[in-house]
Amino acid sequence: MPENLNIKSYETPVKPSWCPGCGNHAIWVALRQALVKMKIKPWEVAFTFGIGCNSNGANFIKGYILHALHGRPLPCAEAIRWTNHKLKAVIAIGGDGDSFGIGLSHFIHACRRNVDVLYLTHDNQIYGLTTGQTSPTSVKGFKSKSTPFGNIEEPINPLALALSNGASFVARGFAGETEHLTSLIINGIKHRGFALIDVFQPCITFNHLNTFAWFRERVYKLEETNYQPTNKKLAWQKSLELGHKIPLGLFYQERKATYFDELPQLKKEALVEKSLKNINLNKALEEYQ
Ligand SMILES: Cc1ncc(C[n+]2csc(CCOP(=O)(O)OP(=O)(O)O)c2C)c(N)n1
Repeated sequence: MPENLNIKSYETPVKPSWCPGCGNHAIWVALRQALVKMKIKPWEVAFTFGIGCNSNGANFIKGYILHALHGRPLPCAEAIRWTNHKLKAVIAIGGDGDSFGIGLSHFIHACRRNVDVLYLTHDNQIYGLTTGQTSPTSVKGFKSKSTPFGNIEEPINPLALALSNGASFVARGFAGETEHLTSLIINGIKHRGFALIDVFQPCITFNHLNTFAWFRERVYKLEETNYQPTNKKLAWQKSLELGHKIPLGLFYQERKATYFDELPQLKKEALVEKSLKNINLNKALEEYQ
């Protein structure tokens, strides 16, 4: 570990295998930049990943890593938080398939529990790793291998879903705006409670609709308007703005009790710090017989 923490401090010997130009590269940079700025060392952060191109990032970043099953990065991150709520950051990472398809119910429960986890969703509106099928966030009419005549379903709106289920930090980033994304990640880590940052991440190989150019024509930053992220009704309206103009930034933040604030047993120490000295395991096991 070099004296000065820098983005190389989080690198592993494995080089990213993402396609050249994939949005994942920029998110990977923003994530490490945020950790450096916050002086969080690799042994002070835990990452959980699902299955997908984005989640191959498990091999490319240094920290405590769990490469989970498809759709399961969030419950694993919650378990890590429950065990050690004193870790400086617990970050779950998944694709739109992981987060809003197979793992959707975990997402809703994490929102309402307000567990102190940052969820970074790499939203490329397609299944990348399985070579280009329509995902839950693909727009209606979207043509892909699995919907050659156009998608007939409405897309899930991750931000509206998070807002309607009690998430206390709801934001959207874009892989084409790395500095902006870095600052969102910093604020997401600082936030006490569940934080969603849904990141638009063009898949240059399989999604030829939602390209970098497509997003650039539409995105604008809420911070550059007089928007205040404290009003849920306004946040809801903004979350539905997905036409010619698409907002990026922090839509909503609310300070409220986290899951751990509600558990007095964890006030004094984290579960991992509790002594096993006075626990009679045999007696405990007998109770289950
Ligand atoms: C239980 C299970 N079902 C299906 C799969 C096949 N599978 C692997 S990745 C994936 C989707 C990946 O898409 P996404 O989560 O959006 O990530 P991306 O590859 O686009 O980054 C699927 C369906 C699997 N690995 N496990």
